[in-house]
Amino acid sequence: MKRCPVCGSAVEPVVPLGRMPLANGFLRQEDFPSEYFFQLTLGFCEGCAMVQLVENVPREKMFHAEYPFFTASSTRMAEHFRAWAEQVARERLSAPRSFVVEIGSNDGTLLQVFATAGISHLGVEPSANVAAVAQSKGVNTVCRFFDEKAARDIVREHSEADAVLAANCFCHIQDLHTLAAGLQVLLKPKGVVIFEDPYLGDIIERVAYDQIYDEHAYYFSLASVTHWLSRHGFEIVDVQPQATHGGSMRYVVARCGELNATSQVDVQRRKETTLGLHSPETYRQLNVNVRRSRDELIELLQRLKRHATRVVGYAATSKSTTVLNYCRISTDLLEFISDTTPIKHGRFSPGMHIPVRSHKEFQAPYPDYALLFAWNHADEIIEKERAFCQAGGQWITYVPRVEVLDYATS
Ligand code: DWN
Ligand code: ZN
Repeated sequence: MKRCPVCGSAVEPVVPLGRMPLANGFLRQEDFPSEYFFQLTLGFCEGCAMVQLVENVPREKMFHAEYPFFTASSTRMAEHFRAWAEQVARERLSAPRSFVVEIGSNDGTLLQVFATAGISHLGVEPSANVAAVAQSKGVNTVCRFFDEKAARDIVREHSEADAVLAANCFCHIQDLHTLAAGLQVLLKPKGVVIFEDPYLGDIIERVAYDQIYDEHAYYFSLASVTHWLSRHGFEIVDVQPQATHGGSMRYVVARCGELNATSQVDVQRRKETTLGLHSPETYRQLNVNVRRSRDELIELLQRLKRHATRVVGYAATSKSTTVLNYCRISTDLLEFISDTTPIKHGRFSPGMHIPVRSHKEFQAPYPDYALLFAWNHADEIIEKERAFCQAGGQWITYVPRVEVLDYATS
């Protein structure tokens, strides 16, 4: 039985997704025999409402010098980060010689805005290849995991930070206590930590079970984040829902008593009570909904196969690994997966070993159906792939429900 790292209570396994490979473990054929697997199970802690993985994968297996995800792969996400950086610079970095730190800075997409504006900044990124891309863009980046020791080193070598930012990062850090201790060390008095991650309420509401994978150790809500950070002398002073990644939450955090909280914090707390995020029953129902989603997707793909239609996957996302392995979808149902990331080309999807090919192969010739694994970027993708629909192609999605999207005439 797992004990919750936040409060020490027993963690109840609620959504078992089976034997699973690394979500970003895109591999070569010669590496099939040594592929790494673990049991992917979502757990719920009634003591502090923290939703979390029951079994964690060692972090070095996930974040390393061949990490295949680059933030800049979505132009809409790059726009989202530009707007956020400009807002932070305007509202939080007015003092001369302000210093901003981003934890999990990936390829520097967010920090580049500060770099271009001449604002003192530092990214902390453990995956050497993506950190190198950031450095090549002129973004100051240190390649290491963030913890209390890293925070002390940054303060010694640079200074305390006015703002510490993190996007889709904190939910990846298994040791939340060293993370919070590091934030205490790093932050200036009256400084803010602002972070955003996929929001638990949206994952449940949209049955987005593919957000559950090795890298996402936690599935945050305001309630669980409050439990965690209050143990370290922090409070949440604002919450701002975001549309990114199918529904995210941005949390603004300060040391207790330093800043006034907005009314949105109470509004969100009440919403979470209505959503039932504190109740084990909510997670048991989620499990029922996840199974139904799986059965409907398999049924649809099998029906399409009987009609001899060509179906390919669109975007070899981390999320696709959960869906493909949980639904046991192999090359008999999905010909290949098209993706824009060169490092994934010529490799095979983790676990089910579906070939990953370049976007060129998606177009030549177009398939009948494309299973949209990057449903979180649907607007961006459907707009740029209008020719696919004009050629008679159709999109399949499974979030928030399994369906063939009706864009054929647009
Ligand atoms: O938290 C995480 C999020 C932020 O990013 C990480 N753990 C890993 C990653 O998750 P993901 O792989 O599910 O992210 P995305 O942004 O949903 O998908 C990115 C993948 O999709 C890349 O391989 C590129 C591909 N893609 C594509 O082929 N065509 C993306 C777009 C927008 C496209 O048009
Ligand atoms: Zn707990």
